[in-house]
Amino acid sequence: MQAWTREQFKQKLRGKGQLYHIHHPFHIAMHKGECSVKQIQGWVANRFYYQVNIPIKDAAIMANCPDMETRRLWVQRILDHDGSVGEKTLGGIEAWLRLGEAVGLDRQDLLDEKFVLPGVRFAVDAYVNFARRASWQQAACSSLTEMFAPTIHQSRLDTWPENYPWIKADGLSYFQMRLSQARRDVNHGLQITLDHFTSREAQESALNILQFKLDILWSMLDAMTLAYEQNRAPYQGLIENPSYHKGIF
Ligand code: AHQ
Repeated sequence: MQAWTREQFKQKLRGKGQLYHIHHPFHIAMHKGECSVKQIQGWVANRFYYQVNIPIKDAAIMANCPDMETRRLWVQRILDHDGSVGEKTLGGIEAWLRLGEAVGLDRQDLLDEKFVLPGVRFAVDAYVNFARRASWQQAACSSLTEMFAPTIHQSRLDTWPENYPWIKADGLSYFQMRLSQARRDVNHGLQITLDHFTSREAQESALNILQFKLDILWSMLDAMTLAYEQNRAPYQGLIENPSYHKGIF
């Protein structure tokens, strides 16, 4: 089959935006200001597990990447989240901990992964393990859900202050940081993807990888829906305070 042109391939990738988790009912309710304190806190605590695993995922990609030019750019993603010692910049993980405090959570509870639901853990661990096993180009392609991320970060900045006035404004700094970081990362990830996946079969496999990552983001919110909208976290009602497995390795 005839390969798509770069522009056609790019449009096919962007077309996956219709399945981005901005369209998940949990996010739609959040955007409309319908989330309870508990639902916001549950989301922040569970998304923290995703955030702390991003630098680990990106380090796995670095470990698989023999190309120095790529690594020189990719390493910035780790610094963005962990913060860099030099400029004493606030890393994304520290910013997310402050978001946790701003919504009334205890930093230590986030760091202890106290509220991380099994479904969220499985989805995030699937992403990290994929990055370890996949080629660095395949893993770069999977990060392209961030093509759609600036919109969702902007929507939080636009709606949370009015919808959730109880959340301290400085807690939103993470979303502000990601607006420019996501755009820069997408430019690099897209260039790698368009350059690497050139046959029609390879381009189709890239769309499948992007679907895998969309499924990860969607499944995280499905687990949170069961727990915080349906009040059906795993073992809910069977035992008083269900606690879940932690990272095994
Ligand atoms: O805060 C997010 C982030 O740091 C990243 C890294 C990137 C990746 O490497 O997969 N994806 C991503 C995302 C972040 N925030 C999500 C959100 O909804 O706040 C979106 C998510 C993504 O689009 O993949």
